[in-house]
Amino acid sequence: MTEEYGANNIQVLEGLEAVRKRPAMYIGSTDAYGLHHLVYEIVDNSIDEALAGHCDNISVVIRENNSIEVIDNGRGIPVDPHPLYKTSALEIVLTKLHAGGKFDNKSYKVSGGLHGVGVSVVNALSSEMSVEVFRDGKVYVQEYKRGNAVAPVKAIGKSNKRGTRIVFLPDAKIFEEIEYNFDTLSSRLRELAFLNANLRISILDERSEAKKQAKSREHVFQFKGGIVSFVEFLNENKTPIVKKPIFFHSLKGDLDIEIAIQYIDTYTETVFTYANNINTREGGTHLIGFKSALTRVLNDQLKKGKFDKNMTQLSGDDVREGLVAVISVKIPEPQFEGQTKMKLGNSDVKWLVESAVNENLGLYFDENPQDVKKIIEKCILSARARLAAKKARDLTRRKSALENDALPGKLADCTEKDASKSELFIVEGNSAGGSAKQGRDRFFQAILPLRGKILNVEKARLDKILSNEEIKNLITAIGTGVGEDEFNIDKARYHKIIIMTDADVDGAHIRTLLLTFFYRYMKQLIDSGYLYIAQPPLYNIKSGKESNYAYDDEERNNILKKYPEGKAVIQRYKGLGEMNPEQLWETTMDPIKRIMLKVMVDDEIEAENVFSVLMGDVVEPRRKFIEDNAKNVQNLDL
Ligand code: 0RA
Repeated sequence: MTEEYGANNIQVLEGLEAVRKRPAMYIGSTDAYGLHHLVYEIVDNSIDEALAGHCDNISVVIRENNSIEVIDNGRGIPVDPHPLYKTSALEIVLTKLHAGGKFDNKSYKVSGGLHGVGVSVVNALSSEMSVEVFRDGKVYVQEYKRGNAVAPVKAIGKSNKRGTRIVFLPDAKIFEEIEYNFDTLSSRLRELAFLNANLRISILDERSEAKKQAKSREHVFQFKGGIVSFVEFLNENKTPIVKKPIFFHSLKGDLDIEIAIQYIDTYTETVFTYANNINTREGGTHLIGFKSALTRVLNDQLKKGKFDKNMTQLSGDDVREGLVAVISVKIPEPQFEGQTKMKLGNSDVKWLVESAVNENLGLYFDENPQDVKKIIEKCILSARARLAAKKARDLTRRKSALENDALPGKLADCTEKDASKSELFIVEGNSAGGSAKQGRDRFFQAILPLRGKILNVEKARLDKILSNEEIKNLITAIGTGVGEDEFNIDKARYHKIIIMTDADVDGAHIRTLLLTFFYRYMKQLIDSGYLYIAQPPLYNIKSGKESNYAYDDEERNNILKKYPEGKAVIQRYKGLGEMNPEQLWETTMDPIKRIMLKVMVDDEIEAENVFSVLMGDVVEPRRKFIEDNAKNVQNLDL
């Protein structure tokens, strides 16, 4: 009996050497992502205290040397001696790996979610760490170096405060860089404050670089409205069709469900889903339940009300056009699935959320016929457009069946048929397209020239988008289809889709239009890491027979230093067309030499905001955005 108990415990608690040996296994990576994850790991533990009803204040400070301080007023990490190990529980929590994660499955927990690994992992990956616990009228401290306690836990005084203060310095030997990004941390903390109504979370940047900046480097987040405030924030620069977000909170057994929704006057769909405060970017059972109930509830209203008699059925896409929603569930034992473990898997959540939405939204709509009228009328417009789009699509399909070659005439395809080895360059203009066609390696590189600017999809419905020639070409070339029912990532004909535009204002505009299209209609391409931006050189610097390319101003200046004054001929490339095919290959297309940017969305809320502000039709926020960001613009052609 004793033996069994001991063996069990050895399995649960391990030393931290493993973490330092393979950090990515525990925190995802050792780049900026992993670095920021250290902060979330600590904060998640503080949030757990809040979820358990013991904490209402969390403070985060980025200190001068990029060390991080997190203070909460929770219960404080227990300090009494652990019955088995004799040392203080605090030391165990900080220096042993809790492979099991959740010990107490009665309560909701954030920690233990995505790479939920415990504070000991942060300790292992910090060159220095110190913890202060305020508990039972006393203050206890312990310090660590690279995960090892420097001395036993010490009581250093009395205090009637309660809580935990942790300071850690990320280990420069582990991380590629240890510079924290204020906006990245701030954005996640704001999200946590939205998701936990009334909880106060502050962030302060004490670094001297930050102090020099005019922009405020301190935020206090506290939202009485919780996710209602979240939806209002998402729609700050948009035009809602019903003034106040619709909100309900429902408890179904152990499952806590909160949903806030609001319709806006555009065509996009923005739904953020969470399980225990973790953004379930791949969706899951809570999202499926919500969608199915929303479609049903609105179809019920369609049948009950006096609307277009020819419209008998609204599809899921119809009822989600212009929808902005936040779905937040809390569940004792969440199961995270999917490629990135960001999909909620618990199967009973589907019907629990479904019945909660049926009941609560059904009731709300019955009681608010004015709101229903506005929403249903919008859904009907969407349904009409969908039917028109379907007709257009069926037509193109029939046409392509007849022509038997569905690929656009302008596409210069590659010979390779294996998508994972194939690349598609989307090139601005026919002349650059010509150079690219001559310069490419036709075995694995395909070229699609675009004529001028593509349609701004932020301001158009799917039917109009699908009737646009350039976009049609793009969709057929890529091969995946578009739209909820049609898009299929497995049908992608290329695993690298590369946007190659000129380094001027028009080029930037075309790039933004393309990014907007991909973000709104082929987001999975981005999530799968298939979308790239080519980086053509900005300058060619010639001196005698020597020729050098520079990709930014700093590189240009460094090259110029090598040459005696007056001998520096600089050519500033304005367009790809100014390069001959060999130069284009050498500088921008050759996989061995080229520089490309992979398009990634690391802040969903910010991305959503940027696209709608920049490409939508509300003018004032756009003017402000451009003004605020003007100082970041380096190459402004005037
Ligand atoms: C272990 C057990 C308990 C709380 C914590 C750890 C805890 C960890 C952190 C990390 C940052 N702030 C924290 N606050 C608490 C439960 C404590 C109890 O039952 O009294």
